[in-house]
Amino acid sequence: PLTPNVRVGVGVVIKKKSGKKVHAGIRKGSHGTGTLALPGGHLEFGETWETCAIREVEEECGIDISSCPLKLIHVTNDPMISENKHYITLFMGCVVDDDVKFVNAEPHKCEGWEEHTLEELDSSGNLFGPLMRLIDQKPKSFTNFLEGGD
Ligand code: 8DG
Ligand code: MG
Ligand code: MG
Repeated sequence: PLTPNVRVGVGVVIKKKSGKKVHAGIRKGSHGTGTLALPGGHLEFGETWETCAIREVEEECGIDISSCPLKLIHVTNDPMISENKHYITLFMGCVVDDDVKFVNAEPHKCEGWEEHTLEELDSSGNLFGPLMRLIDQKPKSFTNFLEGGD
């Protein structure tokens, strides 16, 4: 369209119970190719934020997080003007059991899921826009979530 709409993206911050690392993967085949991003995607019409997070994580990581409490961690404004896109991203946090195994369920869209410390993300220099803003802004709600607090 001549005037594209601002859309809503959901990024899911998934960490294991006993750890502080975030699961992320290198994007492929779409905008942001080669950058490190969280599992996530578009909020569909009529969908709740939680349902979107559960659906995207199932599609992309092969994991059912429907029994894990999800909480809103942060919101960023993400214009991607050179790609003619603009998103508002909702970051939903989710804690999974230590033995959960991630699958690269959409290998045409992602190089594979790996765990990253906050320090690694901070020094990556290669983050997908929304994740870059989350890491730059580093809200307390995010660092507390990683530390296992509220
Ligand atoms: P979908 O069409 O199945 O809903 O999405 P997808 O196939 O998973 O596409 P995607 O490119 O992973 O996600 C769609 C858009 O969501 C992406 O173009 C930008 C937006 N988005 C954000 N923030 C985030 C994020 O943190 N991670 C991911 N993966 N996408 C995000 O705005
Ligand atoms: Mg998806
Ligand atoms: Mg996606």
